[in-house]
Amino acid sequence: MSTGSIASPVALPATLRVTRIDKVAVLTLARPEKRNALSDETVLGIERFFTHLPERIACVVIAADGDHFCAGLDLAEMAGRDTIAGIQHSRMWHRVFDAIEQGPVPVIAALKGAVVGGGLELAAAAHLRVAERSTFYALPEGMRGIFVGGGGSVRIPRLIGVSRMADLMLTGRRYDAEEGAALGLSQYVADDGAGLDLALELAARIAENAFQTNFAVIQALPRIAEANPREGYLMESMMAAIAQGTDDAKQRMQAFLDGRAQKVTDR
Ligand code: 1HE
Repeated sequence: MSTGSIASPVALPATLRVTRIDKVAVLTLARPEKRNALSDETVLGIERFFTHLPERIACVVIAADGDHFCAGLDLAEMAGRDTIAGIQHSRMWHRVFDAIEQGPVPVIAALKGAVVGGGLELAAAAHLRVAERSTFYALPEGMRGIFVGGGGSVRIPRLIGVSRMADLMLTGRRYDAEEGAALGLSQYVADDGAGLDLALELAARIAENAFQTNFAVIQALPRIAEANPREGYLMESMMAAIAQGTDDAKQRMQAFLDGRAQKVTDR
C-alpha cells in the first residue's frame, strides 16, 4: 500500500513527515540516522501535528523510517538540563503524549526494531500497536541513570503490570515482538516489512466506524476500566445512550436490518 504526501496544516520539523490515504494520516518519524531519537523539536512537532490534525482524518498511524521505531529520548540534548529543567521537560512530554492518547481519533503505532525508553513511552500513548518481528522493547533508563519521564510509569504498567516494567528497568531485560504481543505490549505481530501495511489496513477499518463509537472506545473505555464499577456502569450507560441516539447509529442499524450492511463474518 502506498501513501500520498500531503502538506500538514502546520509546519513540522524535518524529523517528521505526514502522508495521507483517505481518512488515515501517517505521521512518520524521519530521523533514521539517529534511530529516530526524540529531540525536543520532534516532540513539539508531534504535539503540533496531533493538535492540528488535517481535516476529515479518522485515524492516525505513527510509523518510522529506517530499521528502528525509536531509540527514545535524544540523549545528546540531556546533558545541559538541571533538575528544574528536567521536570519541565518531562511535563512537556506528558502534554504531548496526552495529545496523542486523548486526541479525537484512534492512533496506531507501527513498530519495528528498537522501541526503547521514550520510544516505548510514545508507543504506549497510541491505542493500538502493530509490531514487526524485528521489534524489541527495553527501558534502558537504569543504564543511563535516569527515570522514565514521558508517562511510561503510568501507561506501561497498564499494558504489562508494574512487576514486568520494574524488571525491564532494573535488569535491562529486552522483550522481543512475540513476547511483547503475549504480554500485551502489542496487539498484532507482522512480518518484517509488513507492519505498516497491516497498520494501514487496521486504520482503514477503524476509519469506517462511527465517530461516536471510536470516541467512546478511546475516551470512555479507559476511564471506565479505571473507575469504581458503580461509576463505571453509569458512564457506560450514558455513553451507550449517546452513541445509539445519533442518526449515524440509527442509519447503520437500519442498513443491517435491510440486509445492506456487512455481517460480522464478512470481515
Ligand atoms: C542516539 C540515540 C539516542 C541512537 N539519543 N542519539 N535511549 C537509549 O538509551 C537507547 C540508545 N540507543 C541504542 O541503544 C542504539 O542506538 C540502538 C539499539 C537503538 C540502535 O543501535 P545501532 O547500532 O543501530 O545504532 P547506533 O550506532 O547506536 O546509533 C546510530 C546513531 O544514532 C549514533 O549517532 P552517530 O552520530 O554516532 O552516528 C547514536 O549516537 C545515535 N543515537 N540512539 C541520541 N537515544 C522522557 S524520558 C525518556 C528516557 C529515555 O528515553 S532513556 C533511553 C534512551
